[in-house]
Amino acid sequence: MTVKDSKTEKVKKFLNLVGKRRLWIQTHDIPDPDALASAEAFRVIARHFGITARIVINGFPVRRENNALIKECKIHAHSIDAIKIRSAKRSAWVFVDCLPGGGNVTLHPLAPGDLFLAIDHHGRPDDTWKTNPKAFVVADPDVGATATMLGKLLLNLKIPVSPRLASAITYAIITDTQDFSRGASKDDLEVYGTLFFQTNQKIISRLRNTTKSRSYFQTVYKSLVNTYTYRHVSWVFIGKVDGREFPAEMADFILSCERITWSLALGHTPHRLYISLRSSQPNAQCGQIIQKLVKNYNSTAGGHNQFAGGFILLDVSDNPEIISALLIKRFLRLILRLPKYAEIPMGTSLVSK
Ligand SMILES: [Mn+2]
Repeated sequence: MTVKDSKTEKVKKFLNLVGKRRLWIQTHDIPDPDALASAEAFRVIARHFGITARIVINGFPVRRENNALIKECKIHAHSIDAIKIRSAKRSAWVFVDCLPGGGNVTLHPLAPGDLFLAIDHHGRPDDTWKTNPKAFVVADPDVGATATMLGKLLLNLKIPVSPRLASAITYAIITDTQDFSRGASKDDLEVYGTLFFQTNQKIISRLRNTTKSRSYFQTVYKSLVNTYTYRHVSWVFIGKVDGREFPAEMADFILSCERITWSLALGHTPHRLYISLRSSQPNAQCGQIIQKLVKNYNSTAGGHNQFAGGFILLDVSDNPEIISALLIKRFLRLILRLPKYAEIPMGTSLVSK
């Protein structure tokens, strides 16, 4: 395994500065397996340095697989609303699978304070952090999962990895990279391969075979009957959803349809319209396309080449269906390279009712 020592050294240096401060590990809002496994891995790293850290999150997952990971791997996560911090000077923060200031993470009013570490594989770190001696950023856009970065740290630091943690990390790598098909690197494969022998396969099989609620099937049905395709492009306005997880899952699912290479899924909660974009084309630039889709809206969006996500903040007067129709038009115009006054194709239903 290639030992990228500068990253390990940075983490050590950060942990040495923590001293008597309380250490909080925060994931992006509504964490996915990658965020959860990374948070737990960092907790174990901190403990190795004699520091008791707490994992805090904003919004628990709705997806059963993700809740199963919390339960099966015994990850103790606290809600960010429930923690009490009086002085920023007595806290230090670690952000995993996100960057403080990124639109996908809701910070505590006193965070990130004057000492923090961020470990992430997406987003672009703030330039001002470079000159801040107490802002530690370990960013690696080339790896498929943040859990891979944490796995490397554990291995470099020779910290024993429990079967539970090994299961969480390997599961995170396969879900975040979709079985090494999406944005995976040599590092992902190496960490997966090394930790695989320490995993508990019973835990993994329970994670991969969770039961689902009735309402889940109802939403899948609603999504499928509202999916339209035109040539290699598909899109769906799902309507009301529980959170951002479902549109993302649907965008992935519909992308698996033969001949479809672009998939857009939209769904809303009372305050947000969630957008998930996927492409199987290697240079799809989904991250840039989604920015163009949400342009002029009060929004946050970003992503990689083959997948991107974001949301638009909805006002009481906003109609998510109308906004979605507009975003779909923008999307089709871009992907199909339609001239300005060309008619937008209606598309055909993916399934018949
Ligand atoms: Mn991730």
